[in-house]
Amino acid sequence: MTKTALITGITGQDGAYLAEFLLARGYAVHGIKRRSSSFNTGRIDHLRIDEHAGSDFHLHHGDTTDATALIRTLAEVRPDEIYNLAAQSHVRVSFEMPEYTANADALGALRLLEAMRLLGLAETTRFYQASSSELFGTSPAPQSETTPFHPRSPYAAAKLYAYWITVNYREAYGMFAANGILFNHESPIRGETFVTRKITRAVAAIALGLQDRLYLGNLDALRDWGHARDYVEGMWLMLQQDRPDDYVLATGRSHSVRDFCNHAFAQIGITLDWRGSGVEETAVDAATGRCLIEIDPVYFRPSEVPELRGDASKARAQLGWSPRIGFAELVSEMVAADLRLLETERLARRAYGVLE
Ligand code: NDP
Ligand code: GDR
Repeated sequence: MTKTALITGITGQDGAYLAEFLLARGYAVHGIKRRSSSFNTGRIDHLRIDEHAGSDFHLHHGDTTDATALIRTLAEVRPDEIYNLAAQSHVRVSFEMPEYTANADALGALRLLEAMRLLGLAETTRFYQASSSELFGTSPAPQSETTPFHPRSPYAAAKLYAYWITVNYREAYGMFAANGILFNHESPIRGETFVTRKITRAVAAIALGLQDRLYLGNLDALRDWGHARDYVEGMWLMLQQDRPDDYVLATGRSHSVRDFCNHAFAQIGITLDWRGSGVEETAVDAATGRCLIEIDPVYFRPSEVPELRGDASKARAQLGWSPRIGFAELVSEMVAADLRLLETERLARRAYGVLE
C-alpha cells in the first residue's frame, strides 16, 4: 500500500532531498510551503513537473505559526509520516528574531503534535522532529544522545523546546515521535548564507572573476559537516523502527571554517597563505599574494558554539546508518556545482544583454 508523507519545510535543503528520496520509494508526498512574493520552489521544481499529470507530489500553503492551516492540511492529507523540517534555521538570524524563531521552531512542533491528537492521528501517524547538534552548544565533543544540552542561541533554545515536547508527547500519549539530532549537513543546494555554501559560491565567483574577496566571521569554529543526501535517509530510517527513539546523525569528524576554505580554494588551484590573527587575520593566494579572505566582525555571534563533533554509534548500531559521502567529496561537489551555476548565470546574463 502506498504510504503518505507530509513534509514541512519542503522548499528547504533537506525538504527537497527528502521529497526526492520518498518519491523514489513510492510514497505519496505532500509538502507545506510558505506563501512568498517570489518563487520559492527552486529546489523542488524538478519534482513538480508531473504534478498535473498525476504524480503523487502535492504542495499546500501553510506556516508553522498558523495552527488552523496546519490542522486543515493534516485533516486533508492524514499522512502516515510527518517530517517537521520547517524552521527559521539560521543561528545568527535567531539573535535578531528570537521571538519569531521561538514561535516557528518551538511552538511549530507543538502545534503539529497537538493537531495530530486533535485529529485522532496520535496512534497512526509517525512524527519526525528536526532536532539539531546546536542543542549541545558548549558541551565538549564528541557529543552523543547522552551528552547534556547547553543551547547557545535563541535558535538552539527554541529547538530544545521542540526536542523535549516531542519526547513528552511520546511518553505522555504513546505517540511514535522521534528526534533526529543532526549535525551540520550541506550540499550544492544548501542555503547561500550558511558558511559552507557562502564559501563555495565565493570560490566559484572568484574563479570566474565575478568577486574579489570573501568576508567571514569566526574561522576557528569546528563543525562536523556531512552531506544532506545521507542524512535524509537517516530521518526516514528513524520512522521505520519498531519503537520511537532519538538518534544522533554525524560523521564523527570536525573541521574548522579555515580548513573548509583551504579545501574549497584548492579546488580552483589556489593555496591559501593565512596571515595575522584575530579580526586582522587574512588569507592570500600563496602564488600571487592577492588577498582573498578578510574578517568582518558583523558575522560574529553574541555567543558561539566552539566545536560540534558527533558520535553516531547508536544510529550505526540500531538503524544501520552511516554516512557515505566524506568531507573532501562534499567540498569538491559543492565547488563544482557553484562553478556550473555561476557560469550558467553568466551566460544567461550575456544572452539577455545584461551586464558585461
Ligand atoms: P532550510 O533553512 O534550508 O529550510 C527550512 C525550511 O523551513 C524552508 O522550506 C523554509 O521555507 C521553511 N520555513 C521556515 N520558516 C517557516 C515557517 N514559519 N513555516 C513553514 N515553513 C517555514 O533548512 P534545512 O533544510 O537545512 O534544515 C531542515 C531542518 O533541519 C530545519 O528545521 C533545521 O533547523 C534543521 N537542522 C538542519 C541542519 C543542517 O545542517 N542543515 C542540522 C540540524 C538541524 P522558505 O523556503 O520559504 O524559507
Ligand atoms: P551553524 O551553521 O550555525 O552551525 O548552523 P553556519 O554555516 O551558519 O555556521 C557554521 C560556523 O561558521 C561560522 N562562520 C560563519 N557562519 C556564517 N553563516 N557566515 C559567515 O560568514 C561565517 N563565518 C564564520 C559560524 O560562526 C559558525 O560557527 C547550521 C544550521 O543549519 C542550523 O539550522 C543547524 O541546526 C546547525 O547547522 C546544526
